[in-house]
Amino acid sequence: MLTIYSDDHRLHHGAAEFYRGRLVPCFEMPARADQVLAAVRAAGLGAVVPPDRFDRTALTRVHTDDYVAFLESAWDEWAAQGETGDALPYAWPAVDLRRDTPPQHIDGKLGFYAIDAAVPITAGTWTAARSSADCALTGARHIAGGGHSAFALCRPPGHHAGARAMGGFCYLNNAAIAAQYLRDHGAARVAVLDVDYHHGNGTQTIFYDRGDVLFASLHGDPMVEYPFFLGHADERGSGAGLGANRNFPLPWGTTGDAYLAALDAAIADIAAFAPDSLVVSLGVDTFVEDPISHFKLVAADFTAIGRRIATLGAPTLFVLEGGYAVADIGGNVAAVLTGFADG
Ligand code: Q9C
Ligand code: ZN
Repeated sequence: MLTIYSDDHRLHHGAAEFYRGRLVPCFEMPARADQVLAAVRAAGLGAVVPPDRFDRTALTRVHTDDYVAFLESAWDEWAAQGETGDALPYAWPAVDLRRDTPPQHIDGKLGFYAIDAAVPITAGTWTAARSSADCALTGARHIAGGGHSAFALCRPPGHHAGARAMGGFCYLNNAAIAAQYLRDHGAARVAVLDVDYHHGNGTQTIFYDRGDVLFASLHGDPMVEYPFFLGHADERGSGAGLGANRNFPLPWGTTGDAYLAALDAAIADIAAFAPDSLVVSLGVDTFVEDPISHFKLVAADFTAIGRRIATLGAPTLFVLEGGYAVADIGGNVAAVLTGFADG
């Protein structure tokens, strides 16, 4: 399996995030990608190549132009205020406030274009996010060209980023950008399977009213888990997309058996949709030792996830999302990919 990776991820290294009422070091750190790269190499999965550079228009197929422009200039606007630390939002257009008018001041823009405070912007965030999206796009190009599978080793992750908002460590929605690329290059139907511990709110929202991209997600129940305000089972899509959105919220403490049963249901939905290609938002924060999550999957479960995905027989692009047990993230990602390759 081809892996696409860029060292540019190192340029994004936020200092701190809120956790239980305090600022703590960011869980989403460069060492995550280093561990995954080392494990992919150790597993002998195949070649590791750098991404191609894609036009900005590949991003604005799913993100709004003003949002991408915000990401491009946010650090410079922040630094122009004399700031040297990370830019973080602190005020949002929540209930009863206006969402139709982007503010001029960078402090206002940060909140306008964010769903939470887990998105530090540093001097290198835009370069890293753009290269991360390029990894996903390069993988999509490989699949569109007839490749059987690819792994986009993306960092920062993407599935919480919506058309015009960052959130949950995500800036550009790598999986959505890749799925749209596949639609634009020969695939009539694309399925996105999201196995990250958290609901992929950004991907769901981007494709919610479309029947050409199926979104299926297994995740911690939003009644008790981030992102809290999306990801319920009754969200089934709208308009032409009615029936093309499937959520499988699962309780804290979910083990491999229950998880794999839900995965079988999601895979049956995907098989019925008969996609021309599949994008997997691959988070391994479902791992029992993940520091911010509450499922109980173990290494063998990750191999089983890969095997089950392989039963679909679809050309498949894996896109890295979350996973914060840094010592284990590489082994768990490699387990999914080898399970798929051997499946
Ligand atoms: N400090 C992904 O797995 N939680 N994002 C913030 C805890 C946000 C996870 C509060 C979790 C986002 C890609
Ligand atoms: Zn996650």
